[in-house]
Amino acid sequence: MSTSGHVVALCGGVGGAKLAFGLTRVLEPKNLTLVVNTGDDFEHLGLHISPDVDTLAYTLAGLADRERGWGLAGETWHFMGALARLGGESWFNLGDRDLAMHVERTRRLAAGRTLSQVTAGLTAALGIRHPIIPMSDHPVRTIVQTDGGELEFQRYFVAEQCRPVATGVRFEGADRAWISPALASALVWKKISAVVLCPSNPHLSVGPILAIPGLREGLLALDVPIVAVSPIVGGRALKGPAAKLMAELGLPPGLAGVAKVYEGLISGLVVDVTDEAEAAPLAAAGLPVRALRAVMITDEDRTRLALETLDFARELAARPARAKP
Ligand code: FO1
Repeated sequence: MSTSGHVVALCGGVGGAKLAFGLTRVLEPKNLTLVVNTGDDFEHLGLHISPDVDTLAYTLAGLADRERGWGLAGETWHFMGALARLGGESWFNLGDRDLAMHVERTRRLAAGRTLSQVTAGLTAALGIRHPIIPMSDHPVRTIVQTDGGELEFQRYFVAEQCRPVATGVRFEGADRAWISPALASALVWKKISAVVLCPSNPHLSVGPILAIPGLREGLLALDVPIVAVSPIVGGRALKGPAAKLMAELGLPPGLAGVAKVYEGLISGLVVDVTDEAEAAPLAAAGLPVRALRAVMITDEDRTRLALETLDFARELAARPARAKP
């Protein structure tokens, strides 16, 4: 184990799940709280779909399709074929085995359990020992504002393939949401030594988590290193629309945009080794930067990056005064 104390990691999407997997390899379940974005959740075909929760769960359980990043390996799609034949909504792909997750989650929620409780039960059934904490038990829905009007996240991401030009992002329900009880309890009772922002989309995956009232302030009040791992390598998002969205929202391209989104929050930024030169102005401006091999192909890549990120956080904690970006 590379760090003492408890680590809180915020994540969403495929890139975030990869680093989260690495963190579970180097931290005991009692020393890690994985907080996952639920802004992508939606009701579809009468089912409650929690894509980022499931991506994380399947990744940690070793069940994820490594090519797609989401859904289950070895999946079949008979249900989708049959649905399309009937003229049903077939723009969002629910695999035959994956369906069980959505049906069972929906049943348990309808029976009155919270999303946290349901997630704990379902992930335990998959053999996952590390706690996966939905950011909130209250519904928060990411809405992408585009030049053609507002789109619910999955309509923007899957149906429209992120093609519309984004003019803004808002998180419906966030102002009325509370952080989930397990996260609140971790923030109060655990001896937290570091916060890691996984290489997830800063606006669409980490943004909704930070929009829950009190969370950002709660993290800052811990007064421990908050380290972000950049999802942008070589000016492009490793996966998904992060770079396109940042450009459309008027942010500087590349790492400068990531640093801008997290301004006032992070105390260190992990960048890919190939981006060390691009990160030099950020370092010169006072943001501690660590260049690491941030592209995660194998499980070993994930574990190594997790270890080195925690080492960076530990070094930041040991510095006399934390530099502010
Ligand atoms: N992503 C797609 O690009 N197309 C899909 O049809 C799709 C279906 C899907 C079903 C279940 C699930 O858990 C995830 C799914 N995803 C799909 C991924 C999902 O849209 C994204 O991973 C996230 O919401 C972005 O982080």
